[in-house]
Amino acid sequence: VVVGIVMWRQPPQHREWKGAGTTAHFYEIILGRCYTYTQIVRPELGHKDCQKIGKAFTNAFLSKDPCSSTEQDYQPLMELTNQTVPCDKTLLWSKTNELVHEYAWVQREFFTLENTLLGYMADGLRWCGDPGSPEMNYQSCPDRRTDCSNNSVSVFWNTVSKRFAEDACGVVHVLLNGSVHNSFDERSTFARVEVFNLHPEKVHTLQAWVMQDIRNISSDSCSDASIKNLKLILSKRNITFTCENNYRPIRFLQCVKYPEHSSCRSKI
Ligand code: C8R
Repeated sequence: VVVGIVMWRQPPQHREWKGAGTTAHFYEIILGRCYTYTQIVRPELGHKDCQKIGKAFTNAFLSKDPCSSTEQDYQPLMELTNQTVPCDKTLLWSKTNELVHEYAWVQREFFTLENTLLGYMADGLRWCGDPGSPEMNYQSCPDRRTDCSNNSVSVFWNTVSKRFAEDACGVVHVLLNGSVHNSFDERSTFARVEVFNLHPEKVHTLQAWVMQDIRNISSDSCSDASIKNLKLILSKRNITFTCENNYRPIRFLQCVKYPEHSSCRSKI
């Protein structure tokens, strides 16, 4: 009898990359979220095959260099998760992660990317693989700034954000932050990917809601230089741009947190 001795490759104990590693229980989380979304949140997608979707997700990055991720890696996953968003209901955002999802939670007809299957599955998670191993790397993953920009997580968000924008129709809304230096930041996914992938034949208007921090309301954010730049880019792309400061329904959400603030105290 030949007794084979199997030598397992030990996962590297040093931190290879500067960023945090794959979220613990990544696979169980995405599978669970896929079932929650397709069975409970949107039962009309109950026919989607979550087992297949989960495999396509991990196959996109396992056994691969986490700094050479490509759009093509995610193509099989993209094909399994196509979904239609009704015209006029696409809601984009930049630097307003919390507020935009509070609003979408109340105004249920709006879809942020996180209200679609793929965005819902991946929101808040981290993941990467390693070319020399079939496992996920739970020790460390590339940091976008210090390691590489084409890392598995960034390429994923670029790829799904691109499709989300390409699929939009009618009036598209965007929630921007009027209390940061560049409300329209050229380095953001919204600026780099989404604005350039809206189809002018389908999307006639981009309506921006620019919300300021309730604790330090300043003058008109819609006339800021960065917003003017957005307007210029869109006019070149034949998309009408409209801008509204401190949109009231969203101001009310901010007032839930700071009810005593002067801008919240007027008797309605
Ligand atoms: N979008 C992009 N990135 C997303 C995301 C999403 O829906 N969801 C998460 N969790 N992330 P930011 P932005 C992660 O500067 O760059 C789409 C990514 O790691 O506040 O303009 C969405 O459709 C990403 O690096 O916003 C939205 O319209 C940060 O969170 C824009 O793109 C987002 O950083 C928002 O992207």
